[in-house]
Amino acid sequence: MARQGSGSAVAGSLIFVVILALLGREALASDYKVGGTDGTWEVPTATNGLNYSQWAASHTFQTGDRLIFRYAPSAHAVQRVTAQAYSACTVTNPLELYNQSGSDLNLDVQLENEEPYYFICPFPGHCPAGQKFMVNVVKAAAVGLTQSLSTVAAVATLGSFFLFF
Ligand SMILES: *[C@@H]1O[C@H](CO)[C@@H](O)[C@H](O)[C@H]1NC(C)=O
Ligand SMILES: *[C@@H]1O[C@H](CO)[C@@H](O)[C@H](O)[C@H]1NC(C)=O
Ligand SMILES: [Cu+2]
Repeated sequence: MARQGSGSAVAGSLIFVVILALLGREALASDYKVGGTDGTWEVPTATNGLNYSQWAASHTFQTGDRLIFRYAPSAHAVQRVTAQAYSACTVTNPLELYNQSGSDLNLDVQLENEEPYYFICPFPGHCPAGQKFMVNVVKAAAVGLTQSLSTVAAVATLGSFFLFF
């Protein structure tokens, strides 16, 4: 009887740990609207006050985070390019071209790897006018794992409490 009780307590605890670990992972990834307001992706002007470089420099981006761009596909697009292409605003050979057709104005780009990502708008004149930014993506902190390890410790303590009684 006591064995059975502690068995199901352990099983329940394991499920709890798994759920916590998943929650930890969820909580870690963040969505960032480019430019810091509503994700508007357009040419910076004195009027709209956009400054993508300044915005990007004010955040730490981690693997798993997402960038959200909002723009009309007829007016703008998003390219991921090399560092050289970024500096020179070269649009001819992107690493990736994200372009959506139709009326979908939202583009989500997941930052998957621990490396710099350089983004530009390939429409003529837009990149030179400042519609560009780079993010240096760092590895997501292992909070989920730490959290579940401390939960395992707590559960073990709780488990021995039940065994004792
Ligand atoms: C992106 O697609 C739209 C049509 O959906 C087109 O008008 C635009 O020129 C494309 N931009 C690039 C850079 O390919
Ligand atoms: C953005 O701000 C930086 C200073 O933080 C400045 O050097 C740069 O010229 C600005 N870019 C635009 C497009 O206004
Ligand atoms: Cu543009």
